[in-house]
Amino acid sequence: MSEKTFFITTPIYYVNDVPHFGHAYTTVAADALARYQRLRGRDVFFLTGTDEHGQKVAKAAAERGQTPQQYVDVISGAFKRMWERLHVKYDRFIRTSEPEHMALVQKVFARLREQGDISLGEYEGWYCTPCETFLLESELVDGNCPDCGRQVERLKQEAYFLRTSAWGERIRQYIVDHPEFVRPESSRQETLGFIDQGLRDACVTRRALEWDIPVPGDEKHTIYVWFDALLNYLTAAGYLSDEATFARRWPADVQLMGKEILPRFHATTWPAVLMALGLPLPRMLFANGWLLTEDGDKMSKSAGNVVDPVVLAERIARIAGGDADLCADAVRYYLLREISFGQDGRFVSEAVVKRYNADLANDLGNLWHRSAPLLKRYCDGVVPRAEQPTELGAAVAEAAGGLEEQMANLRYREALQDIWAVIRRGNEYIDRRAPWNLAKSGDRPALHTVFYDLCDCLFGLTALLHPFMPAVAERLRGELGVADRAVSWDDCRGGAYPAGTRIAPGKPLFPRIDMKDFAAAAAVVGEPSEGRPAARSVASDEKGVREEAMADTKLISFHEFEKLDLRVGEVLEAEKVPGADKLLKLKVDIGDEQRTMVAGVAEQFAPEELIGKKLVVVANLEPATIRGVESNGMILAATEGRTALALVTVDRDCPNGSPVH
Ligand code: ME8
Repeated sequence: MSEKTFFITTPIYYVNDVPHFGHAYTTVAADALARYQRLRGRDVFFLTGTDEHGQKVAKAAAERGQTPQQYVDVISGAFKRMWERLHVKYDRFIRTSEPEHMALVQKVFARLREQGDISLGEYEGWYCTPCETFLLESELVDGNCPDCGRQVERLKQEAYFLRTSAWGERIRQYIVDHPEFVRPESSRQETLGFIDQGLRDACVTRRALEWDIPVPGDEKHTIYVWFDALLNYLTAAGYLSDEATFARRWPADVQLMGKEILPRFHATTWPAVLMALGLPLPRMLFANGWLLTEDGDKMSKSAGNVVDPVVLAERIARIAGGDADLCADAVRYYLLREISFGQDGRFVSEAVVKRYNADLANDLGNLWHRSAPLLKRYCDGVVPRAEQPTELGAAVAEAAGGLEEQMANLRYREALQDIWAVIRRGNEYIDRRAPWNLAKSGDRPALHTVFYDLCDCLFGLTALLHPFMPAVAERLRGELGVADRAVSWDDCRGGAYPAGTRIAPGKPLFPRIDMKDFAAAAAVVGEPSEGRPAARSVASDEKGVREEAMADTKLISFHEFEKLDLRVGEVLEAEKVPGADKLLKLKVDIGDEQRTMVAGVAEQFAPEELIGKKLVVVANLEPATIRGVESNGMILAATEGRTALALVTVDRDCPNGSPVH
């Protein structure tokens, strides 16, 4: 029989809103594991996707005046785009609205009903729509949902039940006997506590919700979204459709999810379904902790406090003058390095920049940007053969050995700490061996050895870094002159780098960021990201971008449009903002007053070009202080990529302050 596939899953995300850092956290972690396993030669199947049924999705679509199908198509696209931008390389993106999945759900439902594991009864209790959870009276807190704190709905209806209670003791015993099954320990204990309260049979249907999957042969009922969702893992594994594939893929090796959906759903309902079907349980369920905001609240779409990782990466790239792909990797790095996987951690944008400066610009960037010019100067950029014993290669090989244990336990943070110990050692090696002194003293064998060792170390590091920062690894390989060699685990064994290669160093990988610029940029400058409207303001922040992502899904009313105070403004004065290459400070006459506005167009327009121009401006934008200048309003421009192409003007003269409708 062929090798068992290494099967990794993330939760499938609800499409009631656009993706955010919380989703990225679990998905990037899964991607790093998938990439690591691929690098180790495993046949990997990495599954992610979207959970598209349920009452809250139908509600979100209705609120936008769309059919559920139109709506889920757009939002699932937003998830795919985010994964692409964050270099998440999944093997399958499943959508629960796919006919293949819906057919499987109905088949499983029918089979379990036939076996007597699902039967008709009456549900009387509560339902939390935002969480899509059935709740007992005793579970409510002050009459509200214990998880999200919101109002719950009373339900009393005929419904089908899964005999979860019958499997409770076996599930409990399985968890006790297999300590690696539910991780981390806190989630394992929570699950045991949950089971010990007594598992009740799980309600698995609702009263004929229009957008949900119909119960086969009983049109009065539709299948509960969680029963439907959990089965995505089986659909993608090929259950009941492709026996050979299923035999290779199942059981899943690692199932990742946030800690809120582990005890009740993944560690009880899910094993009950699998046991009833006679299927083995997944090897490991691992719950990541929560990303919290600075105030300690969970970052969530429903709380409306979410940050978009792609926007943050773009902002970092723009301020640093760096590469957006490498900065997307910087965000990946932050997620996996900052917080111990399995524990909660606070997300702070400034902390991302601190890590960027300290670990990426300083440690990693320096190792390469110090080595390359020396190699150019003393060896014409061609990496010599080592003529004496080396030491860094061995350090890389040792870190590679340690990674195995760390990755088997999803200790991303510790894995990265070990890799960074090698990087720091590389920098310390340059200081200690001082190649400039070796060159001066004419000790060529020692000099050659140092250069080979450094490049071999960096080459090995590209393999170690690949799971976490694939674009960075690829860029470094290009600059090390080995772009044509596919990354391989063998690269980090020490001594694998081909001597005689000519290096091709480029621009700094991670130009340093001034924290002041970062803070100021929250409110500034034209940095359109993919898919945004072409003519847009030259000011933007995360909220703006999220609204734009949502704009795909809804039209605005005339009333909403009317909230904008657009006017004709004449530029009276224009000057550069000292120390900011991209900013101009404008004095604009908007009829009844003169306003100062800061615009990110200095690279495209000289100050004198703007003076006397009549532009369309947004006059009722809240003030923002940018580089110490208070900006009151915003000029509009058509943009491409990050560049303002043309300013929005009026086609004939009209009085300053004329409203624009
Ligand atoms: O629960 N911190 O979907 P969902 C860490 N459709 N992780 C977070 C997070 C945060 N602040 N916010 C979200 C569902 N996540 C169901 C799953 S699976 C068969 C069905 C991540 O859109 C984390 O993985 O509410 C969490 O479990 C998941 O997103 C919830 O996504």
